[in-house]
Formats: sequence, structure tokens, C-alpha cells
Amino acid sequence: MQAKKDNLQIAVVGGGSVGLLYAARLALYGQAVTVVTRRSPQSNQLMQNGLTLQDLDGQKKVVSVNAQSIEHGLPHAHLYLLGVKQTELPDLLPMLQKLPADARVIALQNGLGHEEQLSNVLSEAQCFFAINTEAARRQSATEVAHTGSGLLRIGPWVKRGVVDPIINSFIAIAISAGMNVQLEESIKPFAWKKLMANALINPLTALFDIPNGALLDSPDTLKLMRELFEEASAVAFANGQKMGETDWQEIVTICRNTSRNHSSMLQDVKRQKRTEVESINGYLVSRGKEAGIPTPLHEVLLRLILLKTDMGMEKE
Ligand code: KPL
Repeated sequence: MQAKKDNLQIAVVGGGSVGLLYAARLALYGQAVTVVTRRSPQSNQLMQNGLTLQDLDGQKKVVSVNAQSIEHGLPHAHLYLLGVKQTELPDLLPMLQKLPADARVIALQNGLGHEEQLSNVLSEAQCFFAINTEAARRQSATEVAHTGSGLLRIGPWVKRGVVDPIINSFIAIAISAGMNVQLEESIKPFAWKKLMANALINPLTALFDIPNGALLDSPDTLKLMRELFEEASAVAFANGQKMGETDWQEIVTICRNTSRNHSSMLQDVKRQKRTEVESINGYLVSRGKEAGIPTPLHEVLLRLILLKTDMGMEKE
């Protein structure tokens, strides 16, 4: 059965790889979507040229989307998919605070720390989270390539046993649009697992300028990843999240499934953008300090990525 798409208004906030991937999928299904970009040149180009999606098989499809820049505020919508990076979230908070009580937000950020920020401006009922393991690469302001299959898990941060009609209809639409989506009772454990994957894969691929799969090519990088995993697991455990052998295997599988993908951190470094390292490895380091757990390897990675981006940083 096809999900009803006529009455749900969706805004995808963020014109990066993940935002463009989901906007394209929804728009190709016929769902009305407004893409909210950081700057007006991107929204103008999207309005003029449409959005191009290159599928996993290399085929390209172009679809029309509405677009506007954040300078004009947030458009009216029932549901906001927040595809911006953690670093861009603070600027959005005052606008999110003004959303009507019946609007829903799904936050897609990598790393941790966003839940606390969002809970300061949104009610528990408004706020949902998603963990995405689909891989995408932004080819230009109007083109995105889907580079690895994965899953989009959606749910509240912690279990609250409420059925939300907006979130449910979004999930039905997304599934009909061919997306791999799953409703979860609580996103927190998945956010920790994703944090671990990002903390191992992203900085190493960004430092060595390699695709995710290349990390599996050498026993030395695998050994380093395993050591990073042990450090991060100790911090996770101190925060009530138990990580084990299956979680390690899952990280290896993510590398394999997204082998051709350039991690979001590598993409940021290449484009001379600020990375999410502070909300990923930086989060583990500060939580480690609070719990008295040393995280020397994550600390070195944090410092190296910060240095690397400082050296090449785009002057805004
Ligand atoms: O989430 C990712 C990222 O690049 O940020 C992974 C899963 C590592 C895919 O590249």
C-alpha cells in the first residue's frame, strides 16, 4: 500500500550530503519537500536546476524541489528533518524554539551533545532522533551520490511509549519512497554505537585521505581502530552503554558496506569546512575525563583533526 503523501509538509534543513539524499528520495516519490540551505546561492541553484540523485548503480535522476535559505527563517512544515552538522545547530536553536507545539523535528546529527541542546528549546513530544548508516557524497550544490546502503533508525531519545502520527506517517512515506527506515523505542543506544563508528572511521579516513573500506586493507589500521574501540568502550560503559564484540564487528561491517565512501569528516576536510570531531572524539574525551577514564588516542585524533582543519580552514 502506498503511503499518503499529500498532507504532510516536510522541510529538510541542511544542504549537505545526507539532507540532499533524503530530500531527493522523498521528492522522487512525489512528496513535497522544501530544502533549507545555509546560503542562498545553493537554494537558488536548487530551484533553477532541481536536485540530481546518483543512485548506487550510477544512474542519475533529476527532480524538482522547493528550496530557500535559512536567512528567510524556517518554512512552515509539519516535520523538520535536521540534516545540519552539530557545529551548525546553535544558530538554528532560536528558530526551532519558535516552532508550534504540534511540529515535529527529527535530528540526524553525528556525534553526541545535540540531544541536550535540542531539549533546551523543544518539548520532549516535538523531538525525535535518527541514526543513519546510509552513505552519501555531495557532488555539487545540486547533486548527491548515494554511495553505500544502510538504515535510518528513528525514535525518541529514550523510550516513552507514545505513538506519534506525524512520525508514523513520515516513516510510511519514507518506506514507500524506497528508503530503509525503522522505528525504534529509543535512539540513545544507537547514537552511542554510531558515535563509536564515527570516532574510529572518520578521523582516520580524514587524516590519511582514504575511503572507508581502505581502513580494512592493513592489519595496522585495524589494530589502531581496535585500540580506539577499547578506549571508547570504557567511556561508553561508564555512561551506561555496554559495547562488545558484536559492536566491533558492526563497525567493521559499516566500513565494508560503505567501502567506496569518503567519510563526512574527510569530505569536510577536503572542502576546508569545520568538522564534527569535537562532538565525536571530543565528546568521548570530555566524557572520559568526567569519569576518570583516559582516552589518549582519541585525544590525539581530536588534536590532529583540529590542527588539520585550522591549517586549511576556509576563511568565512
Ligand atoms: O556516518 C558516516 C560518516 O561518514 O559520517 C559513516 C557511517 C562512517 C559513513 O561514511
